[in-house]
Amino acid sequence: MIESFLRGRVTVTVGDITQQRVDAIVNAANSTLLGGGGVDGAIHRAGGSQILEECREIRRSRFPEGLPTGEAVITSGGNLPAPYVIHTVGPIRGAEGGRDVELLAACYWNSLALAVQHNLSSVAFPSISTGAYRYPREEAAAVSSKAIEDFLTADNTLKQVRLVFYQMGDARLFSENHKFRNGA
Ligand code: AR6
Repeated sequence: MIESFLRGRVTVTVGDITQQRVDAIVNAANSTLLGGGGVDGAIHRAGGSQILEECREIRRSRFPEGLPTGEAVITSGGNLPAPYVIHTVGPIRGAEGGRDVELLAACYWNSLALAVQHNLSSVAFPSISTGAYRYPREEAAAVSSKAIEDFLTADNTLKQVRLVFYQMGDARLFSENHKFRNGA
């Protein structure tokens, strides 16, 4: 763990999202929910076919046209250490008609709300939209930290939100650009 915020309820680490031992890991998915590259590919590879089967069922029964950007759904974690995966669709930078900030914040907020609805107490996030979807890391740090702080201020059931960066340099950029009000 590199640093923590909000009296330890938020921690920052460097690692692989698929290896996190938490109640749910969040997937930076696309609206098809049928897999892709980056985090999405890694989660489906490590978690196995159970996750894809549940995603297909969610598409069929609830989102035949795809999961809208900013929303979140939950499946089991298949073979992953985490029992659940929360799939959310981040904004594609510059392609959302000026709603990038609002939609990235919604990803974090809606993922956390879904975790609470399922009585989960720990959630690990990758840095949504900062890979293939090209959201600048500095701006994503500000938006994600604000959304997480707003959510945790209103909720007292979630015990741990872990922010998992793939590389040390990415974690450092987060540290320099977050908006958490209180450290430790
Ligand atoms: N663990 C933690 N972080 C990771 C890992 C990992 N195993 N792999 C990559 N990252 P991306 P997006 C970081 O592209 O931008 C997919 O094809 C990476 O450095 O996974 O939301 C989907 O199907 C980056 O900072 O997600 C969609 O089509 C961050 O995770 C599209 O990409 C997110 O990168 C979604 O794009």
